Amino acid sequence: MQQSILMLFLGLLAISTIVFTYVYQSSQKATDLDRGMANPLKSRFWFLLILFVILGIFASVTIPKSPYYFYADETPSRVVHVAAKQFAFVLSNNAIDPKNPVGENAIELLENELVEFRVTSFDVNHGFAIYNKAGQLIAQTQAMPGYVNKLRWKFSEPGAYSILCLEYCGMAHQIMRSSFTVK
Ligand SMILES: [Cu+2]
Repeated sequence: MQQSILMLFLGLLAISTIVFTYVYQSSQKATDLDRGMANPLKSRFWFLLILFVILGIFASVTIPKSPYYFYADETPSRVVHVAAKQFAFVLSNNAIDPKNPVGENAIELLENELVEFRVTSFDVNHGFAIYNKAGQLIAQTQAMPGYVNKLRWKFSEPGAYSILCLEYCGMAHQIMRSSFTVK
């Protein structure tokens, strides 16, 4: 998956370079009247070429590091269903019924097991953000109505983790939180 996206990107980069080179070559066929444009066109060519190369390097380094690829090849040993609703999170080991969203009170995960959070929303967009005891953001995804976003993570430290809404979702957004434990 990472490889194919990288290849796709490099392909697009190659195509845009070819198109650009073609346009640049065509722009050389200027008449005497246009000759004054030659130098600015040349500067622009180098400026854009350097820009493309820099953007290309940045994208090919950062895109494969996107969290969407984390643990993509492993099968999660644990699935936690998450439903966000103004202004609370419902967490459950089983699929959550939108008509009767009831979760479990205490979700316990194991240290270093691969957990897949399946995150959705029953009203507006919310953020599903996991913080450790020190208040550091560990992982996050959006909770969107009509979509299930999968977030895979391995918790290397046992302890209590907090879930906070990371997207302003209404008047009581700031009280929207939950928690779980890693043993
Ligand atoms: Cu919110």
